[in-house]
Amino acid sequence: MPFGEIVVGSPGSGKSTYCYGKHQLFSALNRPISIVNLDPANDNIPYPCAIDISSLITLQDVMTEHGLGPNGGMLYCMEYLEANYDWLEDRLKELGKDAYVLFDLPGQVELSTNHNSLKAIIQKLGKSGFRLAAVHLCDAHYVTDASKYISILLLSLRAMLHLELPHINVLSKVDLITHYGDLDFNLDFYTEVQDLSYLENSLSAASPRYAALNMAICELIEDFGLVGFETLAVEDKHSMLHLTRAIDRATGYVFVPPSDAKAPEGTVDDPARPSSQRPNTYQLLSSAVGPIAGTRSDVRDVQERWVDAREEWDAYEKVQWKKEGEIVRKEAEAAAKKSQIRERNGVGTR
Ligand SMILES: Nc1nc2c(ncn2[C@@H]2O[C@H](COP(=O)(O)OP(=O)(O)OP(=O)(O)O)[C@@H](O)[C@H]2O)c(=O)[nH]1
Ligand SMILES: [Mg+2]
Repeated sequence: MPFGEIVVGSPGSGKSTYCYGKHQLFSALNRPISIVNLDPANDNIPYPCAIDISSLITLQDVMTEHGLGPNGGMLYCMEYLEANYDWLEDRLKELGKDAYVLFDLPGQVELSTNHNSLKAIIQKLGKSGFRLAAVHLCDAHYVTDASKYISILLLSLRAMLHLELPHINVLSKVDLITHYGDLDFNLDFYTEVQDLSYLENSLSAASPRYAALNMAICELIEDFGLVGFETLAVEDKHSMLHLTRAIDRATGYVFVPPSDAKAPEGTVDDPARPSSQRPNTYQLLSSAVGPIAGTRSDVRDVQERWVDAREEWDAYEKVQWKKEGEIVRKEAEAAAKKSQIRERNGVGTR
């Protein structure tokens, strides 16, 4: 049974870049990963694409043939994919039973908030055996303005209620957050969504007429108690690793033992079954319910890295990268020298 992520979010929120970053991370970690491009308008796909919706349908063809605009054309493409789900299923089967699949979606928010095709496709994927989580990216610059922050809270809540999947909301491009102005509160205020009444002053100052409406919306969001955010700076490996751990908990991947792991003595296991159906005899509960460990797993560390001490951290990381580069260069030199000596002595040439 394969695992996967449905990557959604507004236009330009960083979905395709995230997919590419995750491909690089997982390749380095030796974890399987395949990316499915479901955005028929994605001309410059940055990542290696396992399945591309453009081989089924293209936005340009739809617009020309049916006289639709880009938005209507996109919805048509999704409806067409839903109607031709077999096409997708056949190709997904070729990826194998232990695949980990990212689905890169278009930026039209109605796909994840009220249009039915994506939801229907997700349900079909579930029936085909996929264990999925929705990863909803929101540009972090929205938190620098109270009313924009409320709008992404509402958008995230709506997507959670509509898609009905384990759901991770993400403030993407957090490395750019200081470029758009100062934050009124610490970053954890925005990620934890605990008490929105603190926004009253800035909301009322911006639009006094709508103060009561704004606070009613805040109450509604709080009453659901569902929305929270992780953060992401795609080029920061700690950030990517932390988000990966959070998603692995949401999909249930943390329960899956590596395919070559032997069960400890005295535990029941069947190595013949797909890895996702085998019990994790090592860390069944501890890994899933324990706090997520690791560098920058705490949002206060994220705040220090990207807001409070950004320049100091940039300088520190530059030095570390230089050191890492030196080590890699020396290792490569040593390996080249070794192979030269072996060649000179005729070792391994017979
Ligand atoms: N600084 C920074 N830039 C980012 C990050 N993630 C994405 N970007 C930039 O944001 C821009 C948009 O990224 P895309 O990945 O194309 O966004 P998208 O959500 O796929 O966009 P659509 O497919 O058009 O909806 C690109 O210029 C990326 O380089 C990030 O974590 N940090
Ligand atoms: Mg994209």
